[in-house]
Amino acid sequence: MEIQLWREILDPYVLAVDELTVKFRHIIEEYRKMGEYSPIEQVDGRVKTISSILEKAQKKQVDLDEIEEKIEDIAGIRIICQFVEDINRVVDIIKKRTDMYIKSEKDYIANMKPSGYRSYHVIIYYTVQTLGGTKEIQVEIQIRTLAMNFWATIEHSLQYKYKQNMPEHIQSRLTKAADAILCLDQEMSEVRDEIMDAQNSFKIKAKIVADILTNIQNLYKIANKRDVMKIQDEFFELYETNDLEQLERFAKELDIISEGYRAQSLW
Ligand code: 0O2
Repeated sequence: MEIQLWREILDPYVLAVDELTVKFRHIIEEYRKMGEYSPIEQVDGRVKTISSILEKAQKKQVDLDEIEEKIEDIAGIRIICQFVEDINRVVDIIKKRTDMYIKSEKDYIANMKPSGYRSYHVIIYYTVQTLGGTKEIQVEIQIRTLAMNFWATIEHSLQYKYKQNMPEHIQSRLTKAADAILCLDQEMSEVRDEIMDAQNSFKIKAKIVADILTNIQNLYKIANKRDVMKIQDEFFELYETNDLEQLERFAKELDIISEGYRAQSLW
């Protein structure tokens, strides 16, 4: 096939990778703006090289005119997460979208490959608009943790170096490394719960403190200044202790006090 024809075929794939990269990166931004944890840590994309497409077509015995249908990963997006639990959240995000729909899924996390490879693959159909009209193409989305990605990147370059003849001792080291990566991901999942708890109690505390400060500020307008300063000192003391329960109790008491003053000021 002429190089110009390849360009025409691959152009929509380049567009799809560009668009999808922007869309998934925007999701990270949306989470950050809401002050929430993003299940997506990082997004990359690539279009397979012509030689890699031809190599895969030969290996899978795919005719040239069937390449676009049978080689599902000409366009590829890689989504990296911090924790294994984030992967399902990302899959759910993809499932809810209306600008792409899922053709198939492969769960190499529940079913690790014999090589030790772990990742979640989703093949989607995605429509791009070009001057030539609309075109629906297939895109492979690989979703994996930082640790899984580390292992896959190293293993991929070793596979490239040794082709089919990976020495036994390297193969066995890779298997050991895959076990270590599995443990690492499990350890990180334990930490994840703690991070989530910390983030949660931080948000609750910030809300209580904001309510207390608003109440104190309003009291200055209607109550005896010396009384309000006493309340304020009490709050500062309590704030130092970092005791969430006591802060909650204080906020409720302050609500009642404020209500009393408001009722008085109406007279
Ligand atoms: P590249 O160079 O990354 O593009 P199938 O017929 O479905 O079994 P297929 O289409 O290869 O075969 O699907 P599969 O097995 O899901 O693999 C798709 C891609 O996942 C691969 O693309 C790799 O990117 C990645 N992958 C799969 N297995 C391994 C593995 O053992 N190690 C590493 N490092 N990556 C893996 P390509 O085209 O093989 O490679």
